[in-house]
Amino acid sequence: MNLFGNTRTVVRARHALIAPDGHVPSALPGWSSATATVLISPAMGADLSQLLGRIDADGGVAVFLGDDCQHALYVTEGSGMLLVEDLDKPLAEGTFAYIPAGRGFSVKGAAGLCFCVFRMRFQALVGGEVPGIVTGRADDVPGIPFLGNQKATLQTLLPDEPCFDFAMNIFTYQPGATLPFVETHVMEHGLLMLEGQGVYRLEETHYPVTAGDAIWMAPYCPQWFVAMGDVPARYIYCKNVNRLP
Ligand code: UGY
Ligand code: MN
Repeated sequence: MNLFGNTRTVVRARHALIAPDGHVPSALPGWSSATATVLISPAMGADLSQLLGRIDADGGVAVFLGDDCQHALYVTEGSGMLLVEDLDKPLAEGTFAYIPAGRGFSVKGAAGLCFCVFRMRFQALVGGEVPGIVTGRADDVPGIPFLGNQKATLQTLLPDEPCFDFAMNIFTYQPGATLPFVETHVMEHGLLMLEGQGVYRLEETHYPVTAGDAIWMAPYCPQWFVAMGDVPARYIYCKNVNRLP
């Protein structure tokens, strides 16, 4: 219970910080014994969506109908199965998947399977290839020092190829490490703090953030981060890439 109505959550026109204390689930078609919490969506002015899925009982299922959006999924806890057409892929903590636009898929699991889904409309390259399904384990993706900083490493989970207009990356910062400058860019981000804590600057405000928080950064939202505390801070985020506005 929240005695005095306090929360770290803020929703502004060009950024949002959603802390877990405010989560309220949505009912979605085809979901059974599973809970969806939509954190970021066009309803707040975003061009992308981000939701958390949770399987509440063994055999629960979360269904995503095929539409003009591509989806990227990351498992934060538990185990289960991803079903896309004739592909069955085991899911475990730290596994990820990319499902191209136009394809429906389901996530089935044991009670306690939790996953984050980013969803964004796909913009095809005229006359170009279209992306295929991608699956993998974050542990198998090397962390590259960001702009040479060994204390801030970036894992690029999806292929860096022109047919992809979408990226999903994991940033890991040792305590005290920072984004090297205040970024201001046309790309939009959805973000989930996976571990640790720190301070996120969004536009002109510095916010304390911790594992479980979600952040939306609209295009051109000035952004900066410093990791604090005793353990590394890690976040997964998505962005639109490879297309001329
Ligand atoms: O990819 C990015 O733009 C990344 N450096 N942004 C961020 O972590 N806020
Ligand atoms: Mn950025």
